[in-house]
Formats: sequence, structure tokens, C-alpha cells
Amino acid sequence: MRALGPLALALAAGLAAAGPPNILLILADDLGYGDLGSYGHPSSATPSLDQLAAGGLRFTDFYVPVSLCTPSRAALLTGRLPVRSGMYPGVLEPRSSGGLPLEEVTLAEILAARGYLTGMAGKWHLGVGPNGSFLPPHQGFHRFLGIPYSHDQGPCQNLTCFPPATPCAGLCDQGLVPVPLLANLSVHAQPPWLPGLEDHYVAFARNLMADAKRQGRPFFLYYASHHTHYPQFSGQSFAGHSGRGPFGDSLMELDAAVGALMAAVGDLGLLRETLVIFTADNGPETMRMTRGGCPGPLRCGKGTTFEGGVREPAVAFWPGHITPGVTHELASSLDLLPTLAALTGAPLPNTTLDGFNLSPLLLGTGKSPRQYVFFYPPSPDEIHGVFAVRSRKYKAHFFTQGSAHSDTTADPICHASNPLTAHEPPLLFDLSVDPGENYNLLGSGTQASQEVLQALKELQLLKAQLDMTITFGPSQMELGKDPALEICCQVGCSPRPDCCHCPEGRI
Ligand code: CSN
Ligand code: MG
Repeated sequence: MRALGPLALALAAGLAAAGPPNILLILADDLGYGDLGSYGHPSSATPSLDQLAAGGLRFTDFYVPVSLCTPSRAALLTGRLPVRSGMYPGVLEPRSSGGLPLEEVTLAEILAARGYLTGMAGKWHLGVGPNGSFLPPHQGFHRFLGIPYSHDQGPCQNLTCFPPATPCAGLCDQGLVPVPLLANLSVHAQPPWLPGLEDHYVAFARNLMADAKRQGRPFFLYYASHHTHYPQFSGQSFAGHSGRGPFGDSLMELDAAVGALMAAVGDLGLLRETLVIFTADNGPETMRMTRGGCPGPLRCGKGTTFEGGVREPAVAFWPGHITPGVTHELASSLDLLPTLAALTGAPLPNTTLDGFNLSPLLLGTGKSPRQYVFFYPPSPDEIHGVFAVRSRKYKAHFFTQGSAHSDTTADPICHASNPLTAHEPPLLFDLSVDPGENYNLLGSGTQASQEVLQALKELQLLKAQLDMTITFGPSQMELGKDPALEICCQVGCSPRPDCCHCPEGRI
């Protein structure tokens, strides 16, 4: 065994004295790589997130494995590629029977086992199931306040935005129950009044942090805001105030929530004992045009395996432990579980993990152990396997497929009209000089260098190895759908779904 240096010893002693850190994991919804001021957006109002970025480690090459909500969130909470847990194809619906299998081990479960008080506020999207059996209270969270799926997965003409009585823009999914706001396993409101939603979440978060401190235990708070998903909404202080339309207003409200959470941590005197991580589930839904996000210089957006779909803003902030700066090291949302397990001393699940422990990178003692990243499409299958692989600066696309979520971008390869296409040889890009994936190094008429041919071999091998060894779990989305599974605040009422209506304050 190598002797620990004085710095490592001091650090270990400090950690031991202070106990494991609180974890505040903040997730935005459908936020693009280019949407934050700190990532170059010219007009976004994101002072709190930018402050977090300036005082923390800001990642330029942080990825999600699938650019869609349900699989991305499953990956974040389990450290496993979502095909393993059956989180495909597409997303879970309000009437889906399936969900994140209970035998999957979540971040909340390992931290609860380590003595943490665990809570989640916001969008779940990992299943409801019979009797709510897949909801957060059954997946390691002691407390839950949130909506079990996207707020457009219901008739959103029933949702009011600001000013009061103004319908939110959009029609969303018709014929379903209004979206429920749950407190643990009970309906708090159906639908909730959206302009007041973020305030509820922040109040829940404050209580959780204060209670944990009072109980002398660390907290794990998973704060999964609905911002900036379509249809955008925001409270009185934000609607019309951002200078970037309803999308900017919702981002501004998210930013203010981040500011309020950080203020709460500060008021409790816990800034140096709290690791804050911010990222998002998938890239922007450009089909919404000004109501979708911005991928910055990256190609395509949500629903694709191009960079705009899978590369996300990410910041790790922990004063006194993480040195402020910018890192170009490879990282993935899959890495959170093993990293947080290492930083907190929580037990690792006894299962195949796809994440790496990034704690050396965070603490400044080493590089990222991650050398490659795999990308699956929203509808993966074992025949095609992985669609794209990045290894160091090179990325190969073996298959591409457009997505309606990425419609209306200038580039037709992003659109739903672009069918599943095999590329042999793959499209190969050098992301260090071509993050927009515009110049195929294996295109006809392009003379590939030895280095590029070597990278090609390596990427082909990575794909072949993963495809050969990975086991797809049974699809949870194909377990069936039953309207009776839709959550209803009025048990036994009729006619459904409209009778499932319990506005805030009335129940
Ligand atoms: S997502 O967005 O949940 O953030 O991925 O709200 O792919 O069919 C995606 N979809 C509703 C959505 C449907 C969503 C889908
Ligand atoms: Mg999403």
C-alpha cells in the first residue's frame, strides 16, 4: 500500500471530523449545453448558476447516455446504462405499468444506508405503477414532493400560468388525468398551480436540510426542477422578466431557486459541508423553437445521439474541497453514484456499474478515470446496439436517427424525417476542434491520418465489446398501459379522467 501524503491525510482527517458531506443534486429538464450564461448564452439571466460555476468545477465534456428524460434519470440514480434496467424505449407514461425496477439500487438507497436523510423534490419520471409502487418513497427517498412525470403528460390547457387564470401555452397530452402533485404517496393537488410550484419545492428543500441538521445527520436532496421543460411557466417575479421569453423566464425561476437553496445551505452554516452538483437530463427540445433550449455550438438536440442531445452543462461546487476551475475531462451522469459512494463512504451496489469514480478529479488529486462514453438512442435494440461512442477526443456515429424533439433546427439530419441510418465506416469527428460534428474525418475524399485510423479501430472495438457483453433488461415501457393506473385524487369518481380534479387548497 502507498503511504498517504500529508495533504491526503489532512483531507481524510478533515472528512472524518466533519463526517460525510451533504449532497445537493440539482437537475434541470431539457436544458441545452448553451443555455447558461456561464456556458456562453448571450441573454440568459442565470446569476446563481453562474456563481456556482465560477466557484466550482465546471465541466465542458459532461454527458448523459440517452437524450431523453426517463432513461437519463435512471442512469443518474443507478450509475447503470438504462438498457440494463429496462428503461426503454422512450419515456414512461402516466398509465404505464412499468417503472425503475425495485431491485435497481439508487443513489438515495445507498445514501440512506449510510445514514443520510434523503429527499426528492420535483419531477420523478421513473414510474408510478400499481399502488405507486415505483414512486420515490419506494426507491430510497424518505420524503418526496413532486410530479411523477412530465407536466406535459396531461391536458395542459388545465394548467394555469402567470398571471393567474392564464392558460399555459400548449395542448399537451389529452385524455389523461391532470398532472398530480404528490406529497410522498398522497395527492396534494391535481393539478397544482404551476406558478407556485417552485416555491413549494424550495420550502420542502429548506425543511429537509434544517431537519437533517437538527437530527445531526447529513442530507441527500435530489432537486429535479420541471424547468425548463415545455410548456414553460414561472411565478410572478419571473414571468415576463427574463428578456428571453417564457423559456428564459422559467430558466430565471430555476436560477432563483438555486440561489434560494444555496442561501438556505449558507444560513445553516453548511456551505463547506455540502457538495452541490448541477446538471440536466438531456439536451434542448428544439422543436419548440423559442420555447426550447439552446445547444450552443453543438449539433441537434433532444432525442438524438449528437452532441446537442447528450452533452450537458455540469458543475460540482464544494468550497474548501473542490478548487474552482474548468475541466475538459470526460465525465458522465453515470459517474455520480460511484463518485458519491467514494466521497461519502456509502456502500457500492453489488451489480454491474457503468460509472467511474470521479473523486480524484473533483478533489484535484488526479484525472478522470473515464476514457470513453457510450450513447444509446431513445429506442435501442440489441441488434443495432450502441449508436455512438466517444473515446478521448474522437466520436464515432455507427447509427444516426433524427428525432421530432430536434425538429426545426437548420440541420435536417436532426429531424424526425431522418430515418435510422447505418454508417459504415462510421461518421468520425474530432470534438476537440469540431464540437459541432460538421467534418467527418472518414468522409469520401478525406485522407484519414494514421491517428484517425487508430481511433477508428479503438472506437469499433469499444462498441463491439459493449454490444457483445451487455444484457438488456426486460423493457419496462412494454409491460403495458392501463388508464386505471393514472393517479386520481377522487377515488372511484366518474367520469374519469376529468373528475380527478382537486385544485390546490381544496384538499
Ligand atoms: S421528457 O420529455 O420526459 O423530458 O423526455 O415530456 O419522448 O415521448 C418526452 N416522449 C413527453 C418528454 C413525451 C415528454 C416524451
Ligand atoms: Mg427531459
